[in-house]
Amino acid sequence: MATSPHLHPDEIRHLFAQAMSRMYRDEVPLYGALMELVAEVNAATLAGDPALAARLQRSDALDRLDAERHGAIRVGTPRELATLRRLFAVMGMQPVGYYDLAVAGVPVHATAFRPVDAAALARNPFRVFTSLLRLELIEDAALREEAAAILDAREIFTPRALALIEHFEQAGGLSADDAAEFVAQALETFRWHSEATVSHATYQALLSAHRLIADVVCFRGPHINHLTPRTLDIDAAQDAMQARGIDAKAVIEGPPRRRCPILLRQTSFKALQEPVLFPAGDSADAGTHTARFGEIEQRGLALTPKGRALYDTLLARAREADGAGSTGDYASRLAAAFAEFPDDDDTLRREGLGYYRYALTDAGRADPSAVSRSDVDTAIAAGLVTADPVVYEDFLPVSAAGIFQSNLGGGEQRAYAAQANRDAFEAALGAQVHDEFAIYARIEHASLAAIGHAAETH
Ligand code: OOG
Ligand code: NI
Repeated sequence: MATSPHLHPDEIRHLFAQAMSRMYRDEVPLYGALMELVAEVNAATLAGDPALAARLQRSDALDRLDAERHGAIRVGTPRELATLRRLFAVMGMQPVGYYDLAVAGVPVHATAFRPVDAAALARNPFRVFTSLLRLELIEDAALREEAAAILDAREIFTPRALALIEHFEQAGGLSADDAAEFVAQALETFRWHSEATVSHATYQALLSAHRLIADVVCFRGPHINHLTPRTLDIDAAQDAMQARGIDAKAVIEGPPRRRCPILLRQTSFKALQEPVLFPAGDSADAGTHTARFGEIEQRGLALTPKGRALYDTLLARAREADGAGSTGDYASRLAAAFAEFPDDDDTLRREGLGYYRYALTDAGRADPSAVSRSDVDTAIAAGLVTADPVVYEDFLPVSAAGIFQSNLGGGEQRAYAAQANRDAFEAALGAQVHDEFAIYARIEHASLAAIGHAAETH
């Protein structure tokens, strides 16, 4: 009789991620081709690296290799963002991190809705990078007001989706039947609409304020703009995209290729030009819109604030050299800059640059008091304890800006003087975002506690 009447939020997220993947492959066939390419690269990587295959098998990750890791949407109003927070909560996804992209010339700020604990991530890691348009960054007051009025008049959620969110909040869960209906109804919010809600002229005016503004304002809802599977070898996948004539982004965002991968590396195929109809009295004008693409990612060690500061410094160094008399291409500048970033787990761990999960070996389990008597480094050296990298589950603002830019299809670069405004974002969200570092630190501390050691602080 102990069975819950409710489907677990992790299961609802799993159903939702699968439904989203099917929908996006139908909507964007090139994305289906990217999925196939990634599956081939992953199979070749596993065939050439039996140790990696065995490790993934042990951690159960092999089964889920082909499941998407993330997607992204952009919304226009505080109410839309706050309702999305409630919608994602049904699927066990919490807002983690604040990303200001205005500094990089994109008039949005963002968070990632994602599962937080290890078991939930292992069941299905799907997360959604969610940006809120900063309308205040539209300089032209009349255009700003027009955009605000258009956004205020739209409803991006179906009535049933809203009712089921409320039911979830009141009852503390959804039955399997309600969950299935919720997934179908929630999906409607993320669907592509090839008919714009505004005239071609309004679209053009918003487009010239910023292409992203047109993308957010001119449609019925926040269409999912990409999905991102995991690749085991992003360099090989990038080469394979180019070899097949897929229009890939020029550079892989994030850190360079390393022996010990850190944070997140990403690349994408560029957004497609898709036909759109714009209402014009009793008829419609034909035009196009560029928004939707496909992306791949490879993740590594979650860095501590100290490690992250070093990452930011070295990345800035590689990028600064971009123009002014620098020699060599970006890839070699990046590699040169990151030569300073230690590239073995022992040093990364001892210097407090990354988060690790500690566990007893068989020898450690046989003699736990020997473990608690010695410090962690000694216990590792004695073969009593292992330390495995904690995987980074979040995003990188500079990379995200690079992804945005390469997909705006206009090569535009502009800068906003605006300050980050986390308070305004959280007020719109109706909640505070979780601190990503605190989440990783908790994982590390819990693993230390489990082997009988007090937490070390980073
Ligand atoms: C989101 C871009 C950010 C990533 O992987 O960094 C992102 C967008 O284009 O809406 O998804
Ligand atoms: Ni992405």
